[in-house]
Amino acid sequence: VASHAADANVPQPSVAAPRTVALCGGVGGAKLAHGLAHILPPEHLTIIVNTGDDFRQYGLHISPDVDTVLYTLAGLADPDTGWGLARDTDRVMTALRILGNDAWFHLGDRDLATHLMRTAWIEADLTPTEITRRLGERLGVRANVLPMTDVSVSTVIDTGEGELPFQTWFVRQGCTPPATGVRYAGIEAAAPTLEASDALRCAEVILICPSNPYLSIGPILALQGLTEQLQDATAPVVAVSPIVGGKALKGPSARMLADLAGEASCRAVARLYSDFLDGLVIDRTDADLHDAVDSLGIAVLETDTVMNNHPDRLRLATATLAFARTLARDRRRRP
Ligand code: FO1
Repeated sequence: VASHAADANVPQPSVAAPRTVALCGGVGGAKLAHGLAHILPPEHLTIIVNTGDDFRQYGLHISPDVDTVLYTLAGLADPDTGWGLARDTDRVMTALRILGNDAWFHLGDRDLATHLMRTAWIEADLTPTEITRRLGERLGVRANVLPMTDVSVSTVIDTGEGELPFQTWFVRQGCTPPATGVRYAGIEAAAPTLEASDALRCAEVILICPSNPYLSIGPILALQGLTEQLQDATAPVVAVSPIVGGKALKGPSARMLADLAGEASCRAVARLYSDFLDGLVIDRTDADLHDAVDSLGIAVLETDTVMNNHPDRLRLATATLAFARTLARDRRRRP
């Protein structure tokens, strides 16, 4: 019927495959992004990735979360660590140690090619957005992977015994001493890229991956205008809790939530995101906290959130998207 025909110039709501934007950190978030990439057409999936972990090491620019997302989506990530490349070798790290460098940050031989290319492109004044686009294209990643900003932001950990750069604290010192605070150096001058803002504006679903709220999602949320964009979005905003039964599956999320938010639970995650969150996906083992999250005005989906294998990623991505689609944005639910 002519009057029902879609106008080619007006973006039409996509019933089967909503335009989806996922905010993402490293390993845990990348697993959900991988599941999403298998069920959404690539032009309907944008992943906005934390760059607060970026740093220089061995003279090279490293962007660990961006690379983790790219490698995971390309099916190339090391299945044991979640970061780096599968079946990579370590001849350069061995040679560095012989020369007296303690090589505390491990870069595999093939992974080094990525850092060499990124560093050369940065020195040629390409933006992180363009560099990520090139890497994604060359690795065969079809979804739109975007660094959160083109401005340099560096996560700094306050330990009570002084501040430490993120990777020094995280990798070299094994997350010790415990974090007493986190700040994002350079954040005052950092806006999301136009590409990231446009993707959020056009999104039909906005997801927050099960990544560390302070280390991975915090820097993205701290960008100029980002939380306001989430508050004003017409799309529902749904997070997947990185905390299952009071524990983080990987990394220091649980410890940091306990130390900085008073408890390591999906309820603490809900509180951190409560200014803009419409729904939270929690693990079935956390069913006892369902009502507590709901009473914050945040809808809850209980499901299995642990992603041990590829089918788990697909199942969680499918369930999360279906849940998000049931949530019309209704601010009146808020207490
Ligand atoms: N994490 C480690 O715990 N040890 C490492 O030696 C290490 C090297 C590494 C190299 C490339 C890369 O893309 C990631 C790497 N990661 C390593 C992970 C990295 O520290 C991430 O920032 C964290 O996983 C937080 O997202």
